[in-house]
This record gives sequence, C-alpha cells and structure tokens, in this order.
Amino acid sequence: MRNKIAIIYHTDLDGYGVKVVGRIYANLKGYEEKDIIFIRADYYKNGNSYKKLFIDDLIEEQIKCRENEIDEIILGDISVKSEEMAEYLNELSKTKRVILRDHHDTANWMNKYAWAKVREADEDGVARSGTYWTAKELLSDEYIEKHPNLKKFIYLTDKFDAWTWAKSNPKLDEAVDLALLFGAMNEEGFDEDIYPKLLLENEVELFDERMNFYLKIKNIDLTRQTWAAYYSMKRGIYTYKDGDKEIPLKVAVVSTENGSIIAEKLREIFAMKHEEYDFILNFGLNGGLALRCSENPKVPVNKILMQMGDGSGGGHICSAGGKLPKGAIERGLEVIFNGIKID
Ligand SMILES: [Mn+2]
Repeated sequence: MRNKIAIIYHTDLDGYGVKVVGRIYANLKGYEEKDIIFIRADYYKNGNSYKKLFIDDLIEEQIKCRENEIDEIILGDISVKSEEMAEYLNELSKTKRVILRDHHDTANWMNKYAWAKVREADEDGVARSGTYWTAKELLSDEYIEKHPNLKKFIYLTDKFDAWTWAKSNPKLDEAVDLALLFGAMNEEGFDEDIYPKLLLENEVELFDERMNFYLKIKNIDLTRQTWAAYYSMKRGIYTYKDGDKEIPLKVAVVSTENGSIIAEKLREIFAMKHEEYDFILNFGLNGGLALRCSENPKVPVNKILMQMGDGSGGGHICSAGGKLPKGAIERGLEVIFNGIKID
C-alpha cells in the first residue's frame, strides 16, 4: 500500500520546477494528490515576519512528526544546512527512498551521501539547474519526449536558472519571460494556469494572451529599471577578509526589484561599457541580497555572501543569493555599508 511522499523545494522558478517534476513522478507512481506533502522552503513564515525558516526547521516540523507515514522524500534545488539534519536523512534513507538533487556549490559537502548528488555542471561542462537534475532522476527521457510542453518548461527553467540566457541570446528571452511570470503569478498561479498544460501530450502555447500582455509591459519596465539602477548605483570597495588577509574588491551597489534578473542585465551593461567590477551587489527590497560577478572572480560571490549575509542562502561561484544579517533592514544595511567604502 502506498503511503505519503514529501517533495521539498526552493521558492524560485527552478524550485518550482522541482515541485512539478516531483508531482508528476508521484502521480505516475500511484500516489494520490492528497498524499503528496509539498514543502516549500520559504525563508519567511507568515509574510514578512522575518522568522528564518531554514529547510532544516521545515523538515523538523513537517517530516519528523510523521516520518512513519512517509515512503519517499525528494529534495531538489535545495540542501539541508546542518550535518545533523543530513545525518537524520541518511538514517531515513536506510528504510525509505530519499533523494537530493542540487546544483549549488555551497552544498557540495552533501556528496558524501549516496542519496545526494550536487553538481553544478554536466559532463560537457554545461551549467545545469536543480530542475534538470531532478527530472533526470525521476522522469524517463521517453516520458519527457511524449510531453512537449513539459519538455519545453524544463528546458527554459534550466536555461534561466543556469544563466545561459544572459549571454545575450535572444532565443532565450522566453526563459526570462517564464521567470518574470513566475515572479508575478507565484506558485499558486502556475499550479492553476501552467501546470495543467505540462501534462498534455499535444503542444500548446504556455503563455496565454494576458500573460503576453503582462510580459510586454514588464520587459519595457525591466529595461527602464535596469538603466535607472545603472545610473544610480554606488561604486565602492568592499574588504573581504580571508583569515588574516584583507582583499579589497571593487563593488557596484544597486537596489532593485527583480534583483537577480537586473543584476544579470547589469553584468551585460558592464561588459558592453568595458567597466571592471569584482562583483555587483543588489539589495532586494525585501532584505534579500543578490550577488553577481564575471567568470574567474578574485573571490567567488558565494564566499562573499557568507561573510556579508545572515548565513542563509547560498549559491554559485558567479551568482549567489541570501539575506541581510539579522535585524531590521536598516540595521542590516548599516552592517554591510560599514564594510564598504563608497567612492
Ligand atoms: Mn536553482
């Protein structure tokens, strides 16, 4: 008899892709919808209460109390934070199917467990997303081929999350559009309007007329926001401490909505204008931080984030995201600006 399955995923588009893939897998394996436990690893509980809910707390709250009812645990695009929680999952993996598929450099330590695979790139060196790795594990190529809309969704999500679109590839504008729509419609909207299309065997347009209208306006606004951010940015020096060594880094500081997309677009503008910065720091309007740098950085931005943020979040060598140090946004900004000398 089938019990329950838990799917644990990140809050962004790639995390949502893990939910989609996990949900399809669960249905194919005969789990009923009511027996799928969806656990969204949201940092904020109850809107903006700022109570940190690390994924470890979520597992503590939602898995431990009913572990006997659960047959399978899928984690994708996200990893646990503590060794203790990893050991707990390792114990569960002896009697249940536990799998973790992530691509964040900061989670590489989890590779010591047989059930966890954390890889940033495939054998050909192509950067890959959490959705891509989870789909590879849970769905057959044959199934994906038979579902053209799902195939396209996985492709676009993968391209977006691995930043392949940022290399000024107009063919991948649709990947950015998908992320913009996700930002506007959220998980609930995608469950209602996008998910049913992914289950069809005939090809249909993923975006309807009203979505296309929104995207047209949103893209114009994004361009305007990007240039506004560029002209109002602060340029300064951030001192990164590596043990006793101090490494001065040239930083461009901006604050925008759509933090990660604009940070990415700014990277292009810098390249276009031949400006050299060691990294771009984008303060989100909700206390989030998005850090970006070009390839082969002096210091990987995921390391800078660990020094600068509250210890949550994580990411990759050239792109990382997290949150300001504990306390009010103003206090957090102060802590960071104390570490930055503005030109
Ligand atoms: Mn991801």
